[in-house]
Amino acid sequence: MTIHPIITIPAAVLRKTCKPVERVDGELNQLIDDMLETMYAAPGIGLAAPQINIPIRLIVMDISREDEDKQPLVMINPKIVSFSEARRRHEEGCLSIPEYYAEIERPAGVTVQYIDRNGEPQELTTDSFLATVIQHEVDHLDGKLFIDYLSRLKRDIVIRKFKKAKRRASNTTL
Ligand code: K2U
Ligand code: ZN
Repeated sequence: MTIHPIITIPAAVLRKTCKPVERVDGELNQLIDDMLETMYAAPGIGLAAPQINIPIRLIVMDISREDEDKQPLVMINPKIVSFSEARRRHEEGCLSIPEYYAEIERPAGVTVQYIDRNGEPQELTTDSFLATVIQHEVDHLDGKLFIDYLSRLKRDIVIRKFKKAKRRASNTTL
């Protein structure tokens, strides 16, 4: 299995609308295993394919605690078909925006339809923290980042900080 580098802002791939997965085959399942390994190594509780520079509609998640057995969840071509009226605020982070966290308000519950890694259609309804993670990951497939829910001023400050850090890193001579 392969641990892929995680793309950080302001990379263009994070702003693309990802293409649907056409075929669930051995190659896709290898990518799924690589994404899960990459997510666990980060460490993270979710990862979307564009975050490893592959703009297809594929996300992996695992919100199990360290002292629990792993519970990986793989969603191919996920579509959120309903949102609860109730909303909830939660602290979010993103592996593509390292070391930045903010409280974001989202619908507390979702119903999502997707294809599983065996190619079977599935439907999942949840109003736990998983609903927040699913929305965060599905946003990635549409080029949306959690900082887009902040005020324009806050979002621009975060993006400017990362652009400056990338310029400094590219000017550093080894
Ligand atoms: O998309 C990502 O970068 C994965 C996020 C998942 C996440 C979604 C919603 C709320 C929190 C995290 C990463 O796992 S960021 C690392 C992390 C892990 C646990 C809690 C907060 C941040
Ligand atoms: Zn993210």
